[in-house]
Amino acid sequence: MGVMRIGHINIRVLDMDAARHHYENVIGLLYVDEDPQGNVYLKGWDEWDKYSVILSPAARAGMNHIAYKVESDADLDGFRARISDYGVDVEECAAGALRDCGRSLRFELPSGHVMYLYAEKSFVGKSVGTVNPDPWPDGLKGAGVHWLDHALLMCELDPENGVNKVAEATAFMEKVLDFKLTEQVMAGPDGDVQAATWLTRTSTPHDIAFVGGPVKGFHHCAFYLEDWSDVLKSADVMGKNKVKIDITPQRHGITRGGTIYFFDPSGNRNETFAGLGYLGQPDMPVITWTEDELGRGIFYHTGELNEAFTEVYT
Ligand code: M3P
Ligand code: FE
Repeated sequence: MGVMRIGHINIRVLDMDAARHHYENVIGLLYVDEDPQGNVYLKGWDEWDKYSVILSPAARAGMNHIAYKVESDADLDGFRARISDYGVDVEECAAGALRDCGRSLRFELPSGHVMYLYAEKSFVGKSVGTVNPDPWPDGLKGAGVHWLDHALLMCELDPENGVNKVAEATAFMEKVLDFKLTEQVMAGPDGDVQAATWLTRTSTPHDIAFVGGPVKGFHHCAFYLEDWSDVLKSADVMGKNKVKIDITPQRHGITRGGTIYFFDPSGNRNETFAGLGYLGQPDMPVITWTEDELGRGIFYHTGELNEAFTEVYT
C-alpha cells in the first residue's frame, strides 16, 4: 500500500508543434489525447495507464506539477491526514481535475514544487498487449522510450542562511510518503549539508531526486531505455534531429545509470536513462557521496561537472 510509482509530469512548452515533434518523433512517446485547453497527453509504449507526460502551452518553460500513483483510493485518505498533520496544506481535487484520473490530492512539497497523488487513471494498455506479447512493438519512433522513469527537482539551498529545501523535501518524502533514501551528497566544510538526494518507492535506484541550487526549478525528467546500446542509439537520434545535447552518453556514479542529457525545444532538460545498476531494496544502506567526489558521482568517467549542467534549468 502507498505510493506505487511516478505517474506523470506536466511540462510547460513554448511552441506546441515543436514540442510534439520532439516528444513524439525524437523521444518516441505516443500521442494519446488533447484537451480543449490545448494540453497534449503522451505515453510510453510500455506503460499501461493513459498518459505519463502532459505538455502545456505556456510563455515560460518548466514544470507545472509532478504526480505519483498510489495503490488504492483509500490510501488517499491516509495521505491526506499525514500530509496535513505534517503541517503542509493539502487540497482534495475531484475526479477529472487531473484528466482521466480519479480524485487526487494536491499539495506543495517543502521545496515549493506542486505534487499530486492519485489512485486511478484510465487504462489503455501497453502497445504489445498482454497475451503472448512481442518484446517491443513495431513502428516505434526515435529513441522509442519505455516509460517515464524519474524527475530531478532543483531546490533552494543556501546553508549559510540556514536554507536547505533539499533536506526539507527529502524529510517530507521519507516521513510522509514513505520513500526510501538511496543516495545523498553531503557537502559543506563539515560534510553535514544534505545537498542532493535520490529516493525510491519501487526497486529502481530513484523515482525522484532533489538537488540544491540558487532557486527552485525543474532540472530534468528521464525516460527509461533497456540498455546502454539504446542510450547510444538515442544519442544518434538526437544527432539526426539536431537536438541540443547537454551531455553525451556517460555513466552516473550515483545510481550507476547510463545517461544522455539533452534539451527539448523550449529548453527543458530531458534524459534517457538505462538503469544499469542496483535494486533499491528497502533495507539497502544509504550511499553517501562527499562533495570532493561529486563530479564522479554525477559523471563517473570524467569526474568533471560542467557548470551549465548544474546551473542551467527551467
Ligand atoms: C541523475 C540521475 C545532478 C545529478 C543528476 C543525476 C543534477 O540525473 O538520474 O541519477 O546533479
Ligand atoms: Fe536523472
